[in-house]
Amino acid sequence: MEAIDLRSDTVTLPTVEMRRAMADAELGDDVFNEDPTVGRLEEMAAGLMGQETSLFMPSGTMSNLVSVLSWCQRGDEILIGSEAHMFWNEVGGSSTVAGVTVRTVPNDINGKFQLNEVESAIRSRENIHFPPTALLCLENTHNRCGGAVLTPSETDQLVELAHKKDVRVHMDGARIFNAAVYLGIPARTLAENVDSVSFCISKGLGAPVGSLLCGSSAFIDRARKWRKMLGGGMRQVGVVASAGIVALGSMIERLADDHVTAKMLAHGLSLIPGIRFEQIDVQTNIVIFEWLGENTIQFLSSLSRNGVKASFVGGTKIRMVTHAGIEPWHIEEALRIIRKTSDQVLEVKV
Ligand code: TLP
Repeated sequence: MEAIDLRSDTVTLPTVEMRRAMADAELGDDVFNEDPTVGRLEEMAAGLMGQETSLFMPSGTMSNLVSVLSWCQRGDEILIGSEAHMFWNEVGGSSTVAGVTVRTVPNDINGKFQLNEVESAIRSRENIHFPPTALLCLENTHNRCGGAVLTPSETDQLVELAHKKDVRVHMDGARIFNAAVYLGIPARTLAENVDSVSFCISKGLGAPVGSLLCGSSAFIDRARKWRKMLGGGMRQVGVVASAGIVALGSMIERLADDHVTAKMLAHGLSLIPGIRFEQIDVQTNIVIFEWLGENTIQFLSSLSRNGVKASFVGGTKIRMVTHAGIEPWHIEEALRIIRKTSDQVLEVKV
């Protein structure tokens, strides 16, 4: 049997409908703004986020970096959650490429900030010694905090605070549709008040490539120029945007199935010796837990040899992500394999 791949929802493959749309897509040169399929996807994305317009990007990482470049001057400071993807997993692009200083604000276990901690981290433009705070970055759902959801009122409070201090807000909404489906509200409600938002079509939505960066026309004009500088100007890219149109039209509601399988997985894992959960509630499709045995990396290799693939978060933490390729029976089988592997490893130790 093929391994059960729980490393990420990025492993999803395009559906038959996506492949057909890709074959039939109407194309043009998108650097000249002449690809009609990209135009349709960008319009759809902006509408879903309640923003004026949007730009098709090759990846979520590039969307976040271009957002920093478009909001900040060299020497500005940005505020990022201590567990944020932008801080941990984007190769330090904000400081290296955009030339900003990155200041982390503590995230709690659910990826949330304390308002007073954000407020006291914001530095005034008037003080000659300080790098001015230009941007606050939010993440919804929160990857390293087990797919936790930020609600509209939590977001709006942060936006209000930031705007009062003349700071813009970018939301890394790579999995914003998971948050919207969990809360049972349109994604727009989570994104319309931030200054820019990016989301990925290549994760739970199943398209092969891409991210949409959304905001005002003035912001997107600047972003288009930065995208070109980074080498992200793409030509007949409607060939992949077409799959994104199918993803937005048909793959959002089914994310609820991934939340059901994630809950099932978390419940089963909590009954396995050697496994501990810090987080009480799994809200969306990401399950993070601790392995209490000796060597987390070795445990992951044993799991992989036995037929379950998962990712290393760091220290004792392991991540499993559910997606369109995972049905309830895969979870039952995965749990059987994980229990067997845990028993083997713990037994060897005794
Ligand atoms: N996350 C990937 C890995 O990089 C860890 C994953 O498997 O989850 N923001 C968030 C919140 C993300 O989770 C990711 C991808 C990105 C941005 C970057 O997207 P891509 O991979 O398109 O550059």
